[in-house]
Amino acid sequence: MHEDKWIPTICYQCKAECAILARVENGVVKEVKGNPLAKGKMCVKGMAGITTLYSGERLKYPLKRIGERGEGKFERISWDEAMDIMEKKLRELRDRGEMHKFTYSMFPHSSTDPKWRFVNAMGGFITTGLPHCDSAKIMAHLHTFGCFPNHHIAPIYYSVPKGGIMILAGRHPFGCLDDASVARDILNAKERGAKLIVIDPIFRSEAAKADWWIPIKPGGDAAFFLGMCNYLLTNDLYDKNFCDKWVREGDMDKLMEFIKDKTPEAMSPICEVPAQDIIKLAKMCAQAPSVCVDAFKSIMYGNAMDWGHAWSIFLVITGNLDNPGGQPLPEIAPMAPVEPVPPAPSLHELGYHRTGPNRDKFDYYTFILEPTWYAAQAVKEGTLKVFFASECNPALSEMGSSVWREAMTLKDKQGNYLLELFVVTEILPSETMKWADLVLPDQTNFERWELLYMPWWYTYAHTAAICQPVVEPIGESRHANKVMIELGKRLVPEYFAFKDDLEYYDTELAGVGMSLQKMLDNGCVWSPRTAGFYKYESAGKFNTPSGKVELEWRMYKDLGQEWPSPELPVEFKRGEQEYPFILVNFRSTFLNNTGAWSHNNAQLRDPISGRDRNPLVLNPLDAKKLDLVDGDLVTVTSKTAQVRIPVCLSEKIKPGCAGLIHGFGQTMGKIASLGNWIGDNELIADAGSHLDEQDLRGGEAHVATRVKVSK
Ligand SMILES: Nc1nc2c(c(=O)[nH]1)N[C@H]1C(S)=C(S)[C@@H](COP(=O)(O)OP(=O)(O)OC[C@H]3O[C@@H](n4cnc5c(=O)[nH]c(N)nc54)[C@H](O)[C@@H]3O)O[C@H]1N2
Ligand SMILES: Nc1nc2c(c(=O)[nH]1)N[C@H]1C(S)=C(S)[C@@H](COP(=O)(O)OP(=O)(O)OC[C@H]3O[C@@H](n4cnc5c(=O)[nH]c(N)nc54)[C@H](O)[C@@H]3O)O[C@H]1N2
Ligand code: SF4
Ligand SMILES: [Mo]
Repeated sequence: MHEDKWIPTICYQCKAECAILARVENGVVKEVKGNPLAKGKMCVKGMAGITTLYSGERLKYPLKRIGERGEGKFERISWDEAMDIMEKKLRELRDRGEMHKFTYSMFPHSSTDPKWRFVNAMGGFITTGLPHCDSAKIMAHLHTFGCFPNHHIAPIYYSVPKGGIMILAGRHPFGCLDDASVARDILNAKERGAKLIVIDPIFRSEAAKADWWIPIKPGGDAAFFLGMCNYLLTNDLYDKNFCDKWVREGDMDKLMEFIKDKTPEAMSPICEVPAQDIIKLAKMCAQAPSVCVDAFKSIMYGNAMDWGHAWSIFLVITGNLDNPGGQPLPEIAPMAPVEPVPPAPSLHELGYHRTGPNRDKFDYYTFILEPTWYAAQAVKEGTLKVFFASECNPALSEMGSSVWREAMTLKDKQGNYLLELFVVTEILPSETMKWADLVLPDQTNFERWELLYMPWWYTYAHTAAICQPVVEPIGESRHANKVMIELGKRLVPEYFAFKDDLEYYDTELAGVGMSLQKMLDNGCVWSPRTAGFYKYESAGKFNTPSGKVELEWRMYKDLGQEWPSPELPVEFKRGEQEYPFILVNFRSTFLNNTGAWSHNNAQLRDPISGRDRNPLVLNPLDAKKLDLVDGDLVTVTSKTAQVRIPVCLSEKIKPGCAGLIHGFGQTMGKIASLGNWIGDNELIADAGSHLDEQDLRGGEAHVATRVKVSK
């Protein structure tokens, strides 16, 4: 049968989940493009999705480990056997009363993801890599104005007016899209007369298009923004009307007192930006009709909560909440719960929550999801026994990745693994899979059904979206959601009384007046279109305990951290003499994190059509001092590891910084293992190794270190 048509579905070459159309001919995907109903854009990684689908390396059958963990040797087994292995181990754990020693590390596609439901129903809990990028941003916004930021894209660029200011402070939206329409929206805003300011130690594609590039010292953003706040507040350039009306009583006086000594001159040596430049940007912001700020990488360091707090204060005093071109405060339209709803675990009662020496102190921790990086600690402590993982690659993505991998191989005196069962669901061979006991072949977005529901999504045309299969699945691949629903029916049937995944999604969609059929008729996308502005005006309040904006974080009074510190992250403050360079890891447009999805994609891991190496990027001034020329092989040493890699000299990086593309390091799969690369997480210390100096409030990520470079 000859068919040649465009079918709506979702791209999943990265977690942005853009709405797309796939052209299918004789049962084969031939072409993809953006769905015009949701802005109609796709990026280079998305275009390479067809290569993932038809890759010769696709995992096609369930695999069971033969040999030791880490050897990467497997044999093919049946789905029945795979299901039985998981069922048996989980029953055993339940009989031992140890269900809280079960975790599933995943990227949940909705708060009602069937995998998450399964974990809650069993009495385990989910972990995720998400805290790395989001936790501090989310908690800072929640604490201050009682609202989640959009998950990945803070501002609504298509609403930025003429003269509005767009500040990227540690953000690469032209490459790290998180919605393929963002780059176009930013450029359109510029064409309308908005200004683009890029604060980044590296001159990247955004800087090339910017009105102003400010090369900041990594970790200096809190200081930079506090310096601006000082100038605005002490020169009466802040939005007094907004603050008088909406800030909690007493907070402005306390802010004035706190900010007194955070002068641009005092902040300048911390962030290494001249005081006159801090003042210049502050003045520009005071005059602009709107200002929005986006940051991602800069908020992945040990001072993340301070930076998030300073950022929030800046938005408040410039009056940029829920206005066109400012910081949106998205509303969440709930999906219908599928009854009965399994209870969510109490993280504070479970053993896993913040292991290590300071465990009792981590009661201040406020983020709702556990970071996956605690898995290594938990295995050592005996508080993690069964580990499932989907859509994540902790063997490379977790800091101190070698420590993480080693934890998977720890044994007791009898020679049994401390971690009793490790199950990995993947599409292509991944590094994490090497340590798994069981590997389950997942379906790509072109082969599976899935309800995606991210109400804080940038493209309001697809607050909810349906990923529908457009071709027959490859091999015996099965979608992880279906697998967990079947396991749920075996182990906790009371919570899995619905027929299948489709019925589950249908029930949930009813909550927003939709159904699966209506979604399909609607081009697979739906939005309540509640991106209205000034919602706090119509509601008469913010969603905080006081109903007002809360600048002082009183919940951290005991810690003496009610106000943000301008200091650099602890990782950059120590060892400056011995390790003079700050390692700045950044992302490539062509590759998505550490993942097999791009590192084992022949189109993306290629010297011509993508990227196949990550040399260490140094400024020529630094290179001269070290007597290095372009291409020289160097030894890079951090406090915990040493690697060898060629250097690439570029004036685009601030002196004192050593740039390295994040995500390389995979040895599984023919494509990923080629090239000359190193994994950045080899150099960065395992977060569990310095629990004592971490931010107790939950600034999660520590993707930071200092290094020494020698010939
Ligand atoms: N192509 C692609 N897209 C992606 C991803 C990917 O791996 N590849 N990953 C996805 C994920 S999970 C995330 S969290 C996002 C991340 O998205 P981003 O954070 O935007 O990506 P990065 O390139 O890691 O970092 C952005 C910039 O921050 C700069 N920077 C580093 N330290 C500092 C600092 O202290 N201050 C300032 N002002 N700038 C600093 C870096 O030089 C870099 O240019 O991207 C998402 N999208
Ligand atoms: N040094 C350093 N470390 C970092 C960061 C950094 O900037 N620097 N960034 C941090 C951040 S922000 C994040 S979010 C984490 C991300 O870290 P992780 O959450 O571990 O995510 P990825 O590295 O993207 O790995 C995703 C895996 O899922 C697989 N996959 C893709 N699609 C599917 C699918 O449909 N089904 C299944 N089963 N698998 C699929 C991919 O092949 C890939 O192997 O890393 C963190 N680690
Ligand atoms: S940003 Fe690119 S890779 Fe990610 S979902 Fe959108 S089109 Fe696909
Ligand atoms: Mo992330």
